[in-house]
Amino acid sequence: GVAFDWQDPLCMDALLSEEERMVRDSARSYAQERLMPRILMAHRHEEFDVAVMREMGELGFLGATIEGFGCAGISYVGYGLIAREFERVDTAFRSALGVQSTLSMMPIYLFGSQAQRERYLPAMARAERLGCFGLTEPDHGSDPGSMAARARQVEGGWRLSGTKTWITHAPIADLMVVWAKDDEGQVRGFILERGMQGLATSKIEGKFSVRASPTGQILMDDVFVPESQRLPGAEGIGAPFACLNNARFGICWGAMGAAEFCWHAARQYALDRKQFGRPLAANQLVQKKLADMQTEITLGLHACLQLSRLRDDGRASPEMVSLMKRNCAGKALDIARQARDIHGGNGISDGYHVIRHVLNMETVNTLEGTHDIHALVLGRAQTGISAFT
Ligand code: TGC
Ligand code: FAD
Repeated sequence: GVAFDWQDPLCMDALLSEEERMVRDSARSYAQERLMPRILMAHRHEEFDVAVMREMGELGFLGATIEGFGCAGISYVGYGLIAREFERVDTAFRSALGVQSTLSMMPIYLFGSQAQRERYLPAMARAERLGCFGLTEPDHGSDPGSMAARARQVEGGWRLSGTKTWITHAPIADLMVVWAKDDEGQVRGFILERGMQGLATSKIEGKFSVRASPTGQILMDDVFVPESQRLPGAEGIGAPFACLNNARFGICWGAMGAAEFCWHAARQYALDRKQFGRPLAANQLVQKKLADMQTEITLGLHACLQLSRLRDDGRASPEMVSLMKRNCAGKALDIARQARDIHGGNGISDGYHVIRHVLNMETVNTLEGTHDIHALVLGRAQTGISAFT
C-alpha cells in the first residue's frame, strides 16, 4: 500500500520545487539552531537581539521576494516557507522578517523612486538599516482610512504630525514608512529617518503577547520631511493596503508554523505522559484533538500553497488573502489552546513553549486585519453589501 506520513498527510513536500525545498531547509536549520535556543529568555525578559536581523540578512532572507537590489528574488511560496519556519519558533521572528521585508522594503520597492530604492534596499537587505511600517493610530486601527496623521505641503517638502501606535520595531527602526493625509485628504507615504527634528519613538511595555518583539509608537510633531523622502508612487489608501496584502502571506504560513509546533509538541507529550497507567495518547478524547489539529493544519498549508502559487502567477485577490489570513490565524489560536490543554499544568510553563504560542496567536488573530474584519471583507464580496459603513 501507499505509506501515510502523519506529518505531511497529503504529500505537500512533493508539490514543492527543488529550490523551494532548499529555501525551507535553510530557514528550518537556521531557525532551529540559532533562534530556538534564544527564544525562552528573550520572551521571558522582553528582549530582541538585533543581531538576529543581521543573521537573517546574511542568509538572504530579508526582502527575499524582491528582484535585484541585493535581494534574492524568490517566489511567494519560498517567502511563506521561511515565515512558517520562523514562526514555528516564535511570532517575533516572523514579525521581524515580515516588517523588514514586506512592510518596509516592499513599499520602497513598489512606490519609491529609483534613487530611494538604490539608497535603501541593499542596506536593508543586509539589515544595516531597519525599517518599520506606521499605519495604525491610537484612534484608528481597523479603519485606517480615517487616519488623523497629517502631511502639510511646505517649501521643499512636507510637515508631518500625528501618532502611530502598535508599530512593530518602532523602538529599534532606523527608518519609518509612515502614512498620512495631505490637505486634500489623499493618503501619501513617506520615509522618515530617525534623528529628524520632531520625530520620536517610544516602547510599549508590559505586553503579554509577542514579548520578544519590540513594539512601540511613532510620535511626529511637525516633522519636516523633504520631498525626496516622499514615496512618489503611493497615492491613496490602496498603497498601504497593497503592502498589507503582501505581508499577510507571511501571517498565513507563519500561523500554520506555530500551529505545527504546538501539534507536534502535544503529540509527543501525549505519548510520553502516563495517567491511569497508560499514555495520554491512548485516550480517544486526546486522539480526536490530535486528529483535528492534523486535519486543520494540512488543509491550511495546502491552501497557503495554492494561494501563494496564485500570487506568483499574478492571480491572487485581496479577498483570497482575507479568507486565508482569517482562517490560518483563527485555527492556529484554537490549536495552540488545545495543545496547551493536553500539556496539563506543564502547559502554562514557558519551558514547554506552547503557552508562548497561545499568547502570540492572540496577536496574530488581531494584527493585519482582525478575524472579524476579514469576515466582513468576505461578507461584502459575496453579498455586495459593505458592513463597514
Ligand atoms: P475600501 O473602501 O474597501 O477600499 C479603499 C481603496 O483601497 C483599495 N483596497 C485594497 N487595495 C489593495 N489591497 C487590499 N487589500 C485592499 N483593500 C482595499 C480599494 O480597492 C479601494 O481603492 P480605490 O482606488 O477604489 O479607492 O476601504 P475601507 O476603508 O472600507 O477599508 C476596508 C478594510 C476594513 C478591509 C481595511 O481598512 C482593512 O484592511 N482594515 C484592517 C487594517 C489593517 O489590516 N491594519 C494593519 C496594520 S499593519 C500591521 O498590523 C502590521 S503587523 C506587523 C507584524 O507582523 O508584526
Ligand atoms: P479596533 O479596530 O479598535 O478593533 C477592536 C475590536 O472591534 C476587534 O475585535 C475588531 O474586530 C472589532 N471591530 C472593529 N470594527 C468593526 C466593525 N466595523 N464591525 C465589527 N467589528 C469591528 N499596525 C501597524 O500599522 N504597523 C505595525 O507594525 C503593527 N504591528 C502590530 C504589532 C502588534 C503586537 C499588535 C498587537 C498590533 C500591531 N499593529 C500594527 C496594529 C494592528 O494592525 C491593529 O491592532 C489591528 O488592525 C486592529 O486595530 P485596533 O487594535 O485599533 O482594534
